[in-house]
Amino acid sequence: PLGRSLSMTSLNGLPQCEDEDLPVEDLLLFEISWEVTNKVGGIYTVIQTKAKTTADEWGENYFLIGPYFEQNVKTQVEFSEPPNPAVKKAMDTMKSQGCQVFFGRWLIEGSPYVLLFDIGSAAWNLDKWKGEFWDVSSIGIPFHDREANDAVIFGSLTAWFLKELSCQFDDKPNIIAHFHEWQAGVGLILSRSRKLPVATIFTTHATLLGRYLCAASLDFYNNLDQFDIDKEAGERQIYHRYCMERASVHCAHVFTTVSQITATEAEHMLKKSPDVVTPNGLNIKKFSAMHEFQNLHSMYKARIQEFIRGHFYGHLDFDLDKTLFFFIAGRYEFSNKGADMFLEALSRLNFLLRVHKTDVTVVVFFIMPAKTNNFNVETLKGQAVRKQLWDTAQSVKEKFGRKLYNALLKGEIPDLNKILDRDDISIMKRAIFSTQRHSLPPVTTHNMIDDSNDPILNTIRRIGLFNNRTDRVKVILHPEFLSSTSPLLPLDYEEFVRGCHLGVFPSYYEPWGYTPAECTVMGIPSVTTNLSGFGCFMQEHVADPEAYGIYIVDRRFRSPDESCNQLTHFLYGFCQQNRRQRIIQRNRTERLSDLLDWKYLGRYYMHARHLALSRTFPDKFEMERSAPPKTEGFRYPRPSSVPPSPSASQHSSPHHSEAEDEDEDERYDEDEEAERDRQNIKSPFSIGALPQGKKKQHGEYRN
Ligand code: G6P
Ligand code: 1S3
Repeated sequence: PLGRSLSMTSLNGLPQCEDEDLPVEDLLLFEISWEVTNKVGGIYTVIQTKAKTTADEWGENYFLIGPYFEQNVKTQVEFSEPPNPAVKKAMDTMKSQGCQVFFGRWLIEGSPYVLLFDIGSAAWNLDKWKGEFWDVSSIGIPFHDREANDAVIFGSLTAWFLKELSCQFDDKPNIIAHFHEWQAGVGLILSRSRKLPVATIFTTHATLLGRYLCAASLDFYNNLDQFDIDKEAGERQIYHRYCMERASVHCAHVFTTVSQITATEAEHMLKKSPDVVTPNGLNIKKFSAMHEFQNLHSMYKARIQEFIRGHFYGHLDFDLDKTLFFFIAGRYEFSNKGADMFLEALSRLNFLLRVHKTDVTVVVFFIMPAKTNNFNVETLKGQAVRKQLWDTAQSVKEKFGRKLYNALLKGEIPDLNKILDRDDISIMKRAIFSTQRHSLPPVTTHNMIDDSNDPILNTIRRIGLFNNRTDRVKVILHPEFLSSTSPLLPLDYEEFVRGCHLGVFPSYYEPWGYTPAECTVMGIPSVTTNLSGFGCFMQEHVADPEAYGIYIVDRRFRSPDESCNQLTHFLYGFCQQNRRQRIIQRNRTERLSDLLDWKYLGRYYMHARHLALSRTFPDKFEMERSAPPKTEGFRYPRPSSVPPSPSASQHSSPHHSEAEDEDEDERYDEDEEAERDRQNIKSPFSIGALPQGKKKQHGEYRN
């Protein structure tokens, strides 16, 4: 028979794809999302980081479909003619009927082809298309919901394109269309109702209702089965959006979510369990020098320290060498992202560090964009004062150097008490006077538009973390995404993360959560929760996450107060580590990168595609009666020489000194440990050997 066998078996508890027979040359794969070339949130990261692995596998037969926005395209897309004649013909037909469709390569790693629809150029069809959508789905879209109207136009264009494309083929190639989120879902619903010969997949990255209900501070997870979901959606005026999402889920041949926790959420909010869980990966780049990421930490930490020197001028009575940098970053959803719990834990940490008279200071950054009127004067002044002190030191040093040089030329050792004259002393005194300030170092770097209602600032006011001299925890809210051209903190996000010591993301609602995953691949420890997809994934696959610098707060089975205490305990334990322990922990964290690599996690997407093909074209593609990729049973083992957790692994000798923290020595130990672990693991995680090219040889995923 023509049938092809696409089988998935498991090895060491991890999935193995035997897709060497998958004829990608006889298939076309389209991934459709509102965030293709258009950064709105986390889905952009999924699509953009996955592009390389998917393009490696699918080559010329992989296309992304998104909306056309001139400002995005200008810097990201190189236009070209579509090399595939069928794609070109479908585009030409649409263009001949007045729609603007663009084609080119997206200039990211993997350079995938993109097809972009200009929503505005087709907007005159809106009423007609809304009518057609109503006829097939009975979902009415209110005229004032711009996003939903755009979704109808985008979806109608996608379905139109897929129709023009598919009607050119009799037998092959077969088409797979993978839609992400409700904004792309209309295309799926229409494709199905028009019975297009297309295998469809729908991935939800968060449910609309889940996000709304959590943000309303309801006890979401304990009442999942109690909500009257239609009523809740109606009351929040998102009923039509929710219907679009739910219809997409039920129309798809294969439905996927990004984590197990979102799978459970979907079961209740969308009344369907996903066929496959497709965890989010990253495109991991390994440095050729093993410890390069440690050097980068040092380099960028120095840049953050420079900023701190300015921000805390006049109050620099803490030792920067014993100062730790923590941060939280992301969309400004105060309670969903756990900023509320983090602040409460910081207040408790401040108390603990003070009563134990620790010499460690913690500076915490909140990087969450809010509405502002630019930087505030006090913050800019801080950097100006720092610069002035630097310039003063440089000019005095130069004068000093010249005098010293002249004296040496004469064969004299100058009188060091006289080498600086009265003018030099005056200049230095003036510089010191300029560091006097009558206010505390500010808790925010910008003028907030809604200062009095800002939840972070209001909590800081309530708990009194005002950057007093006595505070061991200092707080800085930077309500704007970071940029390397900033006059304050000239670092981009990645550089900033590398320079910090700990990312803290105690989210309540987090279907996946890229922020701690990004920390992990950069070798920076982080805090996450068992309500985030990432946290649960790590809990499942790493035997002792804490030893690897992944602290998972239990927000599921404990009261908020208990969770907050646990978070405080993690933070305090982290502060008790010495430099040596931090270096070792960072090395371990970085070792988990393989687990988050698309080269490994991409196989869940492969599985979803195989499943969709076998359900849509059962006479051509059969799926062996096998469960979706299973990973249960495999756990990344504890590091061979670990103490149970870093907080329990304090100095082994009572006479410990910082001098023992010679970096090279620790690296040597750590390298040995890494090597031992590598040999112990013998798992498919050693994916360095995974194929990069299009075709895989049989058994290549085996050890
Ligand atoms: C990296 C660098 C070391 C530096 C250390 C500081 O490991 O390679 O040279 O001493 O970072 O670590 P810390 O945790 O104190 O920032
Ligand atoms: C969503 O973006 P968010 O930050 O609004 O999708 C992301 C990608 O799947 C996911 O990481 C995140 O948890 C979701 O919330």
